[in-house]
Amino acid sequence: MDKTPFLMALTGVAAACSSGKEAAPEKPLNVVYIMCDDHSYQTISAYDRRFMETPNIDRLADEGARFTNSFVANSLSGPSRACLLTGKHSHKNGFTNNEHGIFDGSQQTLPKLLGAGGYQTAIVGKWHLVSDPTGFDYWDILTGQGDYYNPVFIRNGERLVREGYSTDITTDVALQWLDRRAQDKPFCLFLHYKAPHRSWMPDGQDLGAFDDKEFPLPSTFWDDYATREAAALQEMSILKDMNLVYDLKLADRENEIHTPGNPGLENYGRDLYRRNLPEGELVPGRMNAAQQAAWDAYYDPIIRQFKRDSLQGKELYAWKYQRYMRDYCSVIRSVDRNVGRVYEYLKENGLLDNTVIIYTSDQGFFMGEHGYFDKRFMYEESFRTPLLVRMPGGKKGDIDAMVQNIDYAPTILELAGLPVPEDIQGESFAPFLKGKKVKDWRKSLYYHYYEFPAEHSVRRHYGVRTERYSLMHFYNDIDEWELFDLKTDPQQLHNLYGEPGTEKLTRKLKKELRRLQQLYEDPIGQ
Ligand code: SGN
Ligand code: CA
Repeated sequence: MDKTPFLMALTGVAAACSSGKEAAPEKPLNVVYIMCDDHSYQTISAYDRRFMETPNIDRLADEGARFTNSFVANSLSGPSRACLLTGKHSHKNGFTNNEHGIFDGSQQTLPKLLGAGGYQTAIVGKWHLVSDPTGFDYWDILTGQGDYYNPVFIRNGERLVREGYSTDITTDVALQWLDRRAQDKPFCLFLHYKAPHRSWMPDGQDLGAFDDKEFPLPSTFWDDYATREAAALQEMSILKDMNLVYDLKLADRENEIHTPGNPGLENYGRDLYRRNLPEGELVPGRMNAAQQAAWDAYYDPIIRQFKRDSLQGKELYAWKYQRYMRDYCSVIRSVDRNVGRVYEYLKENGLLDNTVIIYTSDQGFFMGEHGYFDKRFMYEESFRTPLLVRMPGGKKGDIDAMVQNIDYAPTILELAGLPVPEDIQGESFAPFLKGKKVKDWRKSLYYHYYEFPAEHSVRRHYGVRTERYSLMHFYNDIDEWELFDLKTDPQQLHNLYGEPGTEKLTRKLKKELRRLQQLYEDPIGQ
């Protein structure tokens, strides 16, 4: 084997670390990149203590860096994953939306660049890019969105059903790969959990973990969307669109639960979890007898109580919110436990001092803000994504620079001591991790969301966000601009666009938006 690129990597790491305060690691830097699906920063206690404790995820923040201004480029699963792999915006990597996207695996990607630099790479868990993974030494991915229970995986092309709970299994498979990996090469492991994606199905051991908790309603829960047309047009409202049977698991055997405003959806998704497993046969997604028994023991009394109470109006909506939060947070408990398993594995195997651990999500998520679940909007809760990085000898504490998921590829390459190709659009934030100040770091971010018409009916939009302002343009079947002053209106309730006195600011922001569209060569700006 030609050792040159590998040696380059080693030299790069040594050089990179020599500037840090702690002793430079002698071994090359490995990377464990952990990405959840739809994990909101609001439900990570390192970011927000209102909802739940996540001690294992928090440990990464305690021992590393917490990014306080971390964003995505297009708040949706497939597009985010394509941004990660390419370091490019959606219009450049070609994967703009989940519905029609097929990732072009022949293009330059992070795993290919790492592989050429002497790294061994693996991806385990959610993939969601339709075409088969390319450039990884090992891939073991969930099909589509993946199932919570007894999911189907495709392992280097071979389909198999694994019995158990998705988050546990994904970790098992990842750790088994680490056990088998070549010892003479650094590694980069992409560990992509399906959790906590809709419909938020907890592991049996976590059912009921939040039953004593009364989750505070976000202050914008009853938002009337005045001044924001696109905000009103969506179909991701907990009140209107969250389904009692599919989302909140009120699937009783008599099928008597109806979701107001959603006739016809009662059976939607029912089969995801209430399917009888024929004796001795393991069927993807279906629960086995023990899983089903634990599930029923928890949900059956809730269903009975729900029928007795016949809640209406605001009481029903508040009840839906509590159920949503209980399930969602219960799913995160398993994620947190499994992050702890990964950490312990690295510790036991002497890898903590030469492995960077990155924790993030494919985008943020609404936990009832504006009355929403889901993501997609350029509004803060879904535009932002959690980002914690524990790097040996690296920065401890907050990094407030504005970073975006197109930056992950160049950052990982720089940490690996490998060159960053010119055509990558993101910027490496590795200098921040090394505790350095960076002059001329970007002062604005570009965003572009494309998936419409589609589920949840969020209109297509693009926009620019500076440290203080957020300007977005909703287009396609509407033509609406929204402008927010994040300093005076962090919850984005008051659309300033068109208000007297904002003309100069609007002109400035539109100019910046055009500059970014040209810089990133988004055809919509041409
Ligand atoms: C599914 C969900 C949606 C979700 C998308 C995209 N519906 O279609 O609620 O917005 O995934 O999510 S479901 O009925 O299938 O649960 S993403 O994170 O994969 O982009
Ligand atoms: Ca997602």
